[in-house]
Amino acid sequence: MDDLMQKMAEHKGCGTSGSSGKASCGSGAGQNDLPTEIWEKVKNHPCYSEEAHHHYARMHVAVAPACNIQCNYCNRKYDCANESRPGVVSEKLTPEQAAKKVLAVASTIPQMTVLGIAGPGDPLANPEKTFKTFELISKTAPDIKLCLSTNGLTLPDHVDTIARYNVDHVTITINMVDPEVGAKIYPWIFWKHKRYTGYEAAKILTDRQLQGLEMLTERGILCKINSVMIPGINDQHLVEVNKAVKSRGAFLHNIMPLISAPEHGTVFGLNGQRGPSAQELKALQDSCEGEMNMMRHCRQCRADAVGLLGEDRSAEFTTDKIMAMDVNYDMEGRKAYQAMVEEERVAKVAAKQEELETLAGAQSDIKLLVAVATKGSGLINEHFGHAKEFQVYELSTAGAKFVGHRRVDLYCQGGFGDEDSLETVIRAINDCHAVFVAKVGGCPKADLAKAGIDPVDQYAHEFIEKSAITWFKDYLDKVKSGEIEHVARGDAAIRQGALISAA
Ligand code: CLF
Ligand code: SF4
Repeated sequence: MDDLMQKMAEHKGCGTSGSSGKASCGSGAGQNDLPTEIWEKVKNHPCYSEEAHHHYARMHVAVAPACNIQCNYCNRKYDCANESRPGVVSEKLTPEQAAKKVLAVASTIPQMTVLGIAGPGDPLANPEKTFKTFELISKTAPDIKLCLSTNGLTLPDHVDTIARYNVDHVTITINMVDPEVGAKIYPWIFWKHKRYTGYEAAKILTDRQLQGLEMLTERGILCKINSVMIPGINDQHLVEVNKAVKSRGAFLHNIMPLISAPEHGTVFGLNGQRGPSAQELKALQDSCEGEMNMMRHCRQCRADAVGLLGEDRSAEFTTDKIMAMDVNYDMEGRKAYQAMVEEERVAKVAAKQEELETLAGAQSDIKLLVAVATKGSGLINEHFGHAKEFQVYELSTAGAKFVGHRRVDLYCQGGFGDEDSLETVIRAINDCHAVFVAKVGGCPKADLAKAGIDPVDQYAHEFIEKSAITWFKDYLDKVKSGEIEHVARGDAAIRQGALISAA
């Protein structure tokens, strides 16, 4: 196991291999960038591999209602904000209902490869329900990877059980390693039958989180750390958190923006604590990237999310519907479907690679962002007006690198364009030079161009990265010839409203 951890450590950091030409760092790391044992664990996990998230889905089952700590960004009426977008109260399930739901979803969505338990409270504050669910699923659907997300307070007590159930992906939300900072985030914890507050509470929490992380990585369990970026409270401090978790063997660090609005009724929402802007978030993620793998494709999903990250199919699988469903768990059919997905994935990587080679030798310091409307499979296959989110890629002479996503309000409202939504879409992608779409109407096209964002529809239904690189080469040529002038873009807003109200 030491050997495995050593290999993981060797592969952290930016630009260490870069065989794909795109930054090899972060969860964007591909088959050639990781040791085989690690690649096997992450290749079909949509959260642990950015590349996989275009092709594979996850689901959560909401079996864990209770929590043992209080975070200032959480209101218990809502899902756990560590792994969930606040705003929708989950339908809570028993382990038996959860197991049935997993089979129903796996039969309907063959690319669903991971089952996570992420709330709505803390899974390890509800250990019986959590582990019973894992037990049932490992018996009936053994090809599904098991995943867990926790605040870490009771983690050291459960590490052996986690290993016994073959849960090989665990997320711990770590927002601080300094109790002074922690006291501003956590008003209390409940531990060993006693309530602790302030510095003392945060000290116990950080000690337990780091101890749990060490215990997991010693056993070769892949650990992801989620941190909520809270400007003015822990934004600078997260660099220190990044170092602390890296030195303890964490595989991936996911720095997420605080979601906070008064209507949530959270402490931060009510006292006006703001979340970061898109540029602030990216700058922090970039500054940590030299230290370890960074996740940038997290969708802060609900505790009952179903589908590809960024899509939400949970409404298709309510308890009523599941109980009425005729479930046929066809493992061979799932394997055959996933083999097709792999072919698509290989074709996508090959196309990108080929295009990238044509950039070799290009000299330019220009780095810019573009937004992409996609429904998945790594294709530009969504209409501008139907996009609920845009994926954001950074283009440079090193290639195209996924750096984030922006959730937006739908522009197209049943046949007509909503001008207010268009304004918010533009604000959400205001830092981008272009937006790649399968189709875009005349009105939004003109408004986008007026805002300095080039609407690009000539690569409809083609691969994202290949198309983006082709467009970028053309952009560099135009700058070189003097046809256009390269101008830096401004900042963009992370849409709190869209995070709250999206269905
Ligand atoms: Fe779920 Fe979390 Fe497992 Fe993924 S989510 S328990 S690691 S299967 Fe993923 Fe959702 Fe972000 Fe979580 S996008 S909130 S990181
Ligand atoms: Fe809320 Fe999750 Fe924090 Fe518990 S750990 S208080 S459920 S955000």
